[in-house]
Formats: sequence, structure tokens, C-alpha cells
Amino acid sequence: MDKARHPPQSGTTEAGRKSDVYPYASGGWGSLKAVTKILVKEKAVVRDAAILPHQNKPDGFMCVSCSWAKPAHPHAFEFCESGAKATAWDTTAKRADRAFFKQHTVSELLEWHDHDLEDAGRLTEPMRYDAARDRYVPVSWDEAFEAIGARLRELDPASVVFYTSGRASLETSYMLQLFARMYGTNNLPDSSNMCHESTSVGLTQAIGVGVGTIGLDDFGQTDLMFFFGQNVGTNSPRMLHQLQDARKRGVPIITFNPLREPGLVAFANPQSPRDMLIPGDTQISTQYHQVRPGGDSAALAGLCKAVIAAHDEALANGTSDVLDVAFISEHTVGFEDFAAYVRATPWDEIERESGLARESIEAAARAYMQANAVIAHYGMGLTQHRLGVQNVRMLCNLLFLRGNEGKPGAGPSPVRGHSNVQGQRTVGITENPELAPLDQLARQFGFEPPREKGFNTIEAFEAMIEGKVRAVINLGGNLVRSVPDRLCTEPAWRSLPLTVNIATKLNRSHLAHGENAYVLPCLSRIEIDRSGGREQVVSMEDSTARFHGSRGVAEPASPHLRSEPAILAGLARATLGERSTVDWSAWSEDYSRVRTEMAKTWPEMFHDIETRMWTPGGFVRPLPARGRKWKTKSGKAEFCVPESLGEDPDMRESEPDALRLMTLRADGQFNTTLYNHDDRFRGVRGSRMVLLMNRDDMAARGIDSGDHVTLRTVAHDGVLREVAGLAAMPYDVPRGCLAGYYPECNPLLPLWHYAKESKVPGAKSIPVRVVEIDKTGRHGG
Ligand SMILES: Nc1nc2c(c(=O)[nH]1)N[C@H]1C(S)=C(S)[C@@H](COP(=O)(O)OP(=O)(O)OC[C@H]3O[C@@H](n4cnc5c(=O)[nH]c(N)nc54)[C@H](O)[C@@H]3O)O[C@H]1N2
Ligand SMILES: Nc1nc2c(c(=O)[nH]1)N[C@H]1C(S)=C(S)[C@@H](COP(=O)(O)OP(=O)(O)OC[C@H]3O[C@@H](n4cnc5c(=O)[nH]c(N)nc54)[C@H](O)[C@@H]3O)O[C@H]1N2
Ligand SMILES: [Mo]
Repeated sequence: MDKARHPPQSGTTEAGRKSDVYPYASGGWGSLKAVTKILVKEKAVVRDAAILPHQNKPDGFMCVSCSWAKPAHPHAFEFCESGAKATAWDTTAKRADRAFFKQHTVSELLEWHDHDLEDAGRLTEPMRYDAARDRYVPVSWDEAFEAIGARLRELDPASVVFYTSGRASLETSYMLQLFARMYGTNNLPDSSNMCHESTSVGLTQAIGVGVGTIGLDDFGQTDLMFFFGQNVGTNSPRMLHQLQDARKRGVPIITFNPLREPGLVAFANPQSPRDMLIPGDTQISTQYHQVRPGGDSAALAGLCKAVIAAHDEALANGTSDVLDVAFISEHTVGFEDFAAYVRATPWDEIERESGLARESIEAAARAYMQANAVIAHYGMGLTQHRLGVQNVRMLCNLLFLRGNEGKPGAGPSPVRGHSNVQGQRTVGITENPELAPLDQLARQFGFEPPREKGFNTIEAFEAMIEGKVRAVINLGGNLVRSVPDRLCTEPAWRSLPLTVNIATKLNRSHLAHGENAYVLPCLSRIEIDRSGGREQVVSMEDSTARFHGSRGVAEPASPHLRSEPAILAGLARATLGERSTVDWSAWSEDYSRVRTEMAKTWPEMFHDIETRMWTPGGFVRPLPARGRKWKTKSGKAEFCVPESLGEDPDMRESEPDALRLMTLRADGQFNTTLYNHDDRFRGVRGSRMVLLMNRDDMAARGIDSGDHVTLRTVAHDGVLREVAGLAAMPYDVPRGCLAGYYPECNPLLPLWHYAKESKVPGAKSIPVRVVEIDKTGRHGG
């Protein structure tokens, strides 16, 4: 095997030797270079030069990368480095076809690096695992559907899990949830269970709607923006357009992030030659607070304390109100309890738990008090913690103090991940029967849906380990890589009697297969979908709750591919047979029929979707909180008293040498899809087996730059969790914390280390300890 093509999973790193951080602003020339490089590598240049201009345009296709909003008046090239990479990855000329699978056994492929598996190219035809030959072998679509349907009919529906990664369209997702429920289960976990579920729970409690309430129009009207734990330059780069426009108006941006992210410091727009040529890039963050991982509730308590103290002082002095008293009294409940709590919380506790000085927090509070309309953007830095839901509630508390919800230029802005992850939940992908319109579905389709709660992602794996799950149907995703505790969860996955993966590219979850395993290759959204002999279109929801139509523009990677709706229709027909009142074939030949049903289920949301989905900028779903209507338990916006400011019961003083590990993304990846081994912004090149460490923490342990360390999870459940071969790299992170990459560090994350209420894994606060230092692995030391 060619070494260069298959680098070891735990390689050495140039970064281990160099402590230089990417010296340029996010965007900029480096970004252009990276785009060109991947287009060439994927041999996609000619085709993509024609395809990219259609990305995120009202009559084009919606990017398969992140879910950031699509403006009504897009830039000539409304795509970014990440989006261009994702497009090149899907439209590659490479193929993992029958010749490929004839050549390589599954055991051999299991040794391949994740990057190389997907880099083999697009899957071209349906396959099943043949144990005798240890290979995936071609199978006809009908044979696959029949065999899977027969197996599913034998199984107890409660033992079957239907997982969705966040890319599938609204139409596909609607079909999947209906299929699962007609089959008899609410086991409908999805990627948001590992992502923004803390938002869905927290915002619903606080404002009565589980999604963000700002739109692109708000950027023009805001006076200040916060950024809590979201890495815009890498993970939602198109948003830099709006940030830059706001910065040009003088809007301050205040960032809370343990790591000094080059992508949050300065910005140069690679699509604006003027910005590229002006020396000195535009500053993004006007204040940068390096909060301790998991210290956000404390930082937010400090901000609220400073604001309430300023109000108390104003009252005493007879000067004007600092709080929005009218908003608080008319629209909220719980203010008095919350105010009493923050007044009573001493600054030294806030400083200790947040890792920030009182003066820094007060500086941020002063800026906040000067602004009339404030947006709070946030990401995984808030949601992926034991107290992830509370973090979201605390952010709302801060916004409520000055009426920053339901007015122009203000509100919470959870920046979502996958391109349609928000939309999937909107159309019924949920394990929670209370969130699904079960009565309506029962009436509409004449069946009795299951009423028991299903599994979310964590619960699905807990049940799998206990042997209670017998089959998983995966619509995208790569669960053996993306879920916690790989050393426990992968063996459980491999013992499944049936795994079915609907996917575009080969990944490890297909290879670590169950007894009966199928890989069903689907069209990418970028491709022209001619199901039923006509060009089909689909729809999705972006991070600002706007729905858009999407039309494929590229020729399919193989004539044997089927669309996701067509594959689900085939599976549903074969599994449900006469039991189903739905004409699945008709649906898969005309997706407008699916949209018609969606509009029957949610008339307020989807009426006239057939025309409205082509509205430039999308059409917005009803967001009562935007009009200050609160669909909460109390009928008001709800303040919340935090249960604790100390993040983690597993990370208390009793473990003196424990460190807090955050697992992050690089710009060379989209989740488990690894485009390359670089993290350009952070100055890491050639390997992802890297650990970003505070210099003093390194010195205290005798670790030099480039040494290979072994991390072990601090846990007392008798399970040994270790990752070795991580090259230490000094980085600007607070003492006591570390950063490594997801998914490489997932074996360290215990399955039970998740947010209370939302069960989002605590991927940003894994308690670990350095147990071994290998100086021989260092090059050039
Ligand atoms: N290029 C690219 N784009 C992507 C993805 C990708 O993998 N690659 N993934 C997509 C998906 S599914 C998602 S969910 C989003 C994720 O996008 P983000 O929400 O940006 O997620 P992460 O990169 O995991 O890390 C977020 C940031 O949180 C900071 N952080 C860590 N812990 C804390 C903390 O305790 N407090 C605070 N305040 N900050 C903290 C980290 O330093 C980092 O800058 O991106 C989407 N877009
Ligand atoms: N430690 C740690 N763990 C994490 C995180 C973290 O920050 N730290 N982040 C979490 C988050 S936010 C998320 S969202 C999850 C993501 O976890 P998953 O949903 O499991 O993973 P993805 O990497 O998004 O899925 C990639 C695969 O999807 C398939 N695919 C790509 N495009 C399509 C398509 O159009 N259709 C279909 N059917 N398949 C397609 C390809 O086969 C590809 O290999 O991981 C979570 N895990
Ligand atoms: Mo995500």
C-alpha cells in the first residue's frame, strides 16, 4: 500500500515542532489556495468551475456543508472554503466501485485511515457484505430491499434504530420518520443529539421555541454581538460576510472562547479583492475572553451580576434604568429569584469557575449595557458540556435583562452544524413522542403511531451495549467514529445482526459491520435527481429558520445511484407491505406529493411551500418568540436559576492533576469526513494526532514541544480509556485545559459523560490526565 496515500492514524506532526499559528486572517489568500488545491486533487476543477456559482443561490443547490443562512441577494460566489471543499468531495471523479471492492477485503479496509476510505471516491451501486469472501459484493436494489424488509419484519420494532445525520432534505426526513413510526418505533435519533440538542431543550424552556430567532436582517440592526464557543472561520465561514459588514458599521464583537482562535481574531474576505489588498485585516473580536472550558455559566453569571449591580446603583442614584424593566415585568417570570441568586454569588466564585478576572467580565458588561440590540451567537462550546442546557438558559438570562429577544437586531443565535439538521427536527425526526404530531399523523395516514419514547443517540448506544438493539438503519453519518467511548461502542456496533447504511461515501461504520450489512449508495444533493423520470427538487431549513428549495446541478456519480427518497420508499414498501396506506412509489416519483403531506401535517408552517420554497432568502417558519409570544409552560419568557456554576462533578478538586480536554474540529474536516490532515488556522499541518497545550502545563509535566503523550480519562467506572501518540504543541489556551481533535479523541469520552436533560455528550470537557510522555517520537527535537 502506498504510504503517502495511507498515512498512519497516529503520525508525527510538523506542528509538534512549530509553535507558529496561522499568521493570516480567516478567509484571505490561504483560503483561495485551499479551495484550488482540493478542486485539483479531486480532479473536479472543470466541473466545479461550472457548479460552484450555483451554490446557495435561490435557484441552485443548497450547500452540503454548514447550515448558515442563504441571503436573498447572494454574493456572486456565495460559497466559502468549507463549502467548496464539500462540493469537490461530492463531485470527485474518484469511484469506490465494484472493482474497488473486489480488490480489497473488508478486513483490509478496516486498517485504512478514515481519510483514505472516503477518498476512495463515490459509492456506485448497492452492496451487501459477503462473509465467506470478506468483501462487499454487488446486490440489486430489489434484492437488497427484500432482504432488509424481511429481516425488519422479523425484528421487534423497539429493537430497531433509525439514525439520521443532518444532511437529508425535509422530504427525505419526513418519509423516514413516517416509515419508522408505521413500522412501530420512535427510535429516531439524529446528529443533533450530539450537537444542538441542548439548544432544543434550553431555548424551548426559556422562550418557547427550540431554535434561534434571528434572521439576516437582524445583522443590520444589531449594536453588539457575542460569540460563545463557536468557531466561525472554520465552521460557518459564510457568516463572516455578515460579521464583516457589521464590523464596518462599528458593531463590537465580544468573544468568549478558551482558545485564541485565529479565525475569530481577524478576517479578510477572499471574494473581495479590495479587502485582500488592504494591509491590516479587519478585526473581528473587539474583546476576547479566554474563559475556562465549561466556565461559561459562571462568566454569564458575572455579566448578569454586573448589569444588575449597575441597575441597582442607577436606582439608588436616581439615574435611568439599566434593565429593561418593562420587558421583564410584562414578558418574563423568575427575575426576582435569578437576581437574588446573582446578587448573592460572590465574585471570587465567578472568577474561579470562569477563569476570568472580574474586570474583564465588567468590561464586557459595560459594552453590553451600551448596546440597545444584542445578538448572542453560540456553538458547541456551550452545548457540549454536562451543564450544556444550563449554559443556554444562562445566555437567555443575560439577553432578557435588557429585552434582547423579540426586537430587531437582538436574540439568541445557535449556529447549527449540518445543512439540514434543524429542518429534520422540524419535520418529525425525534425520539420524543411529545415533540412529534402523532395524533395528526394518525389521522392523516390512518395508523396508530407508537406512543413510547424512543432512543436518542446516547440511549441507542447504551441499549446496543446491553444487546437490546438488533438493527440500525443509517441515513448518513459515521456513528462508530462520531459517538463517545469508541472502545465500548464499536464492538457493540459490530455485534448487530443488521446494519443498513445509506451513504455517498465509504466510512468505517460500513466496515465495522453487523452480521448482515448493506451499503445503499445515494445521490448527493448537488446532483440532478431524475427519480420518476423528471427532475426532482427538495427543501431544507437553515440556521435562521428559513426554508429553501434546492435543485441539483451535477450529473450523478453513477447511473445506479438512487435518491434518498427513492431508497426509503423501497425499504418502506418492502418492510410495511400491505400495512401501509402510503403510496411510497408515487411519493418517490414526485416529491411535491411529500410536500403536500408536510403541509397537511403543519399547515401554518408549510402552506404553499411549492412556490414559497423558491423565495430568495427563503421563507421563515413561525417563530412566536420573535413577536414576544411565549409558548413556554408559564406563557412568559423564563429566567432560570443555575443549579451550579462549577461545570463538572467529575472534575472537582479531588483530582489535582486532571486536565479538561476539549475535542474540536479543524478546517480540513467536516465532522468524521477528513479532507486532509491540516488545521490551517491553528498552524497544524500533516497530522491530526496533536494536542494543543498551555506552555506552563507542559513545563510542569516536563513535556517539550513535539513529545508524544498518552492521555487517560479520569473516571472511576473501571474502564480504561486511553489515546496515545498525541504530539504536544504549545498553544494559547488557559492553564488546566487541552484541545485535541474530534473524532481521534473520542475513545476518551465516556458514554455517560453527557449534558443532563439533553444528553449531548460532554465533548468539550473530558477529564483526562497525562500518563506517559514519549520523547523518542519527536522529530528534530
Ligand atoms: N469546516 C467544518 N465546518 C463545520 C463542521 C466541520 O466539522 N468542519 N461541522 C459542522 C457541525 S455538525 C457543527 S455542530 C458545527 C460546529 O461548529 P462549532 O460550534 O464552532 O464547534 P467546534 O469546532 O466543535 O468548537 C467550537 C468552539 O468552542 C470553543 N470551546 C470549547 N469549549 C468551550 C467552552 O467551554 N466555552 C466556550 N465559550 N468555548 C468553548 C472551541 O475553542 C471552539 O472554538 O460546525 C459545522 N460546520
Ligand atoms: N468528541 C466529539 N464528538 C463529536 C463532536 C465533537 O465536537 N466532539 N461533534 C458531534 C456533532 S456536533 C455531530 S453533528 C456528530 C456528527 O456525526 P455523524 O452524523 O455520525 O457524522 P458525519 O461525519 O456528519 O457523517 C459522515 C458520513 O455521512 C455520509 N454522507 C455524506 N453526505 C451524505 C448524503 O448526502 N446522504 C447520505 N445518506 N449520507 C451522506 C458519508 O458516508 C459520510 O461518511 O458528531 C458528534 N461527535
Ligand atoms: Mo453538529
